[in-house]
Amino acid sequence: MIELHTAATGNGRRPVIMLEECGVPYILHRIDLAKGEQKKAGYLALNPLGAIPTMIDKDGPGGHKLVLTQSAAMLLYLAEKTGRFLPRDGMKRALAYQWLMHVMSDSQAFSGVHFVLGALPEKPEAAMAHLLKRMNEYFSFADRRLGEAEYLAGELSLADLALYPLADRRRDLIERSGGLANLKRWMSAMAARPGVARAMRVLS
Ligand SMILES: N[C@@H](CCC(=O)N[C@@H](CS)C(=O)NCC(=O)O)C(=O)O
Repeated sequence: MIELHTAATGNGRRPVIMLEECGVPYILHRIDLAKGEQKKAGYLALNPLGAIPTMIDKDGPGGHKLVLTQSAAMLLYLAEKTGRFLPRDGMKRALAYQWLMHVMSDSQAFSGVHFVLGALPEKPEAAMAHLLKRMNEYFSFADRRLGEAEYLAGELSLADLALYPLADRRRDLIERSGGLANLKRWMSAMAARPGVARAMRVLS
């Protein structure tokens, strides 16, 4: 059985969406970030960075226990384990990797830094505005792609499952843009998926 320690953030929802979409049973442990539960000794033994999510698969490769601490690694691991959401077609699979990396190392990274700066007592307004501008550019980039194809890799893949929780978290920014019609269409389609909807409810 898989156990997941997580919270209702973009990174935290990512593996819940994947587990629900793959139909893999799991036990959810909620971590209260505001109370600092991610920095308690017991949790640090699992995830030395003191961050969520952390996934434990007692039935990992070779029957060994596996502990994973990066949300995108969890998506790749579960895609391999279940055979879901990794396109069989080599071209689409390469695009799925490209979009997954874009989501994580561009969009999600900028969003994360924006969040951290916003929590500082003296918010650096210019830096935060710059990060929002870059996030808008990244959402426009995804919007252009979603104008050419229904899903980022040309078929539903782990790249879409990676982007959705971030887009949901940044819904206000997307709404305020006044455009991004393709991204909004895709968000509605993603939200209507039963697995995605269950995952969003589980951590509401
Ligand atoms: N790259 C990591 C990011 C993990 C991360 O930054 N988690 C945040 C919540 S979204 C966290 O736990 N922050 C609490 C802290 O750093 O104290 C992933 O994708 O899993």
